[in-house]
Amino acid sequence: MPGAYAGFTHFTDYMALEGLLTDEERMVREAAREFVNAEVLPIIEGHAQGQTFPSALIPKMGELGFFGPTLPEKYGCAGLSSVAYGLLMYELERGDSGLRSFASVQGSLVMYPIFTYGSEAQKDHWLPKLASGQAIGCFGLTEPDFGSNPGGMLTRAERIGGGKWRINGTKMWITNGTVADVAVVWARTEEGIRGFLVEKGTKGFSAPEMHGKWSLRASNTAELVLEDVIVEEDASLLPGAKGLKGPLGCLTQARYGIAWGVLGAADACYQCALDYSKSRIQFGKPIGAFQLQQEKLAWMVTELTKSQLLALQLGRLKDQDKATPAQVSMAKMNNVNASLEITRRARTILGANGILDDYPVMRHMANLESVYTYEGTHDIHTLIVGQEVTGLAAYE
Ligand code: TGC
Ligand code: FAD
Repeated sequence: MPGAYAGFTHFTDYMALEGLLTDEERMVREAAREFVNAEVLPIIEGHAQGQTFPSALIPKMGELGFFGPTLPEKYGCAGLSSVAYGLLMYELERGDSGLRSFASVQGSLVMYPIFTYGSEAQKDHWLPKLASGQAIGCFGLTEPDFGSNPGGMLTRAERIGGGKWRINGTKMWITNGTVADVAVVWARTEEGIRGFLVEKGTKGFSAPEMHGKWSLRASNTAELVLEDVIVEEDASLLPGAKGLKGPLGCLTQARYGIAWGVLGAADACYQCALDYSKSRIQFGKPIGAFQLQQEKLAWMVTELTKSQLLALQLGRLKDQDKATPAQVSMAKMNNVNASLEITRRARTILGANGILDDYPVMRHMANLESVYTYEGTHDIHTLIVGQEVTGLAAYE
């Protein structure tokens, strides 16, 4: 039966991180864990195989406060710490990267820009609906010819008088695009890059789904096509976002959540491989007794533990408003890479069973190939850290 393996019951805690968490942070993690165990694990392999997002879970996720949880209660959010948010992402991605991506986009890439750059009227209109999951959002930055270099974007918006703007362009690889009620669309204008809220159903706006992914199969990915889309300035233009730092500021929030989230996928695979190594007998012994397999397991738990400590310290800095974008890049780069390598080693320990959907390993491994690329590729984050330490930008 697909997904029959449900061995993950706890957070791998080799360096006693538990003692560094607050009661609230532990409670958030427990609530998310219960949700994932009860609602996600039993259905997720079916959704991944069928290439569908488990949309029936959205209202429950809203009810549990999973969307934009660090934003203020005034807007229906939970006002949690960044570390609590990180632990929530860890648990969601232990379920599936598609589920964590949904929450990342909704919270960090849609609610965050509306909260940070939006007018009071835009915040009052959208934030409570997005927090409850009544409305879904997406974030359109990447274009067919501009991925790592969004500053080159071709999507264009122009004022046409009467308090209106006209937008033309195409975005690609947009998570939640087809199902979104509102898209945050970044476009070049005479005043530099600006952000616009474009509602589903607006004339000239469509979001065809992209098909054929071998990764993040339980996630909706779309193109956004804007053909002479006319929007009202008051409702649509984000007044506080000017220049590329507008969208890049949102990415810093999402990359932080990813640095925690991927560890949930890695932890699930580590625990699965550890269990398997104790019960699978070859040459008369559990395979976990062979030195080659122990080397893999020791490497996996060491990398997982180092990555947890990096994420936790980054979260503490973020809560003091001291985390820099380059520190976030280091955590995204390191933790995604470590997690992907952990899932690959787990796959080998399971032998042929490693490719079956009876176990979560291959699904997580394939998902992390996308996470390695999105939100800034591993290479781009390497160059951001390289620039930070040398003072020399390699991508200019
Ligand atoms: P550069 O000149 O370096 O910067 C332009 C302005 O932005 C500021 N800035 C940032 N601000 C906040 N956070 C950051 N991370 C920032 N990085 C830069 C910077 O200080 C500057 O401000 P100012 O005041 O001087 O104007 O820009 P550049 O064009 O040289 O580009 C730098 C580079 C390559 C690092 C950047 O373009 C980049 O990060 N590229 C990667 C693109 C990317 O990550 N795309 C992600 C798309 S969204 C997505 O993948 C969602 S996946 C969703 C999911 O399912 O979870
Ligand atoms: P490219 O930029 O073409 O890069 C190709 C290769 O060249 C990479 O290895 C890269 O590291 C390397 N490279 C590029 N520039 C340099 C350089 N200067 N030096 C060295 N190497 C370099 N985008 C959104 O806007 N919203 C979303 O919701 C969203 N969701 C996504 C969901 C999925 C499943 C995926 C796969 C992508 C998503 N993206 C989204 C797009 C994602 O952000 C881009 O794919 C990513 O930024 C990389 O762009 P690219 O794919 O065009 O690769």
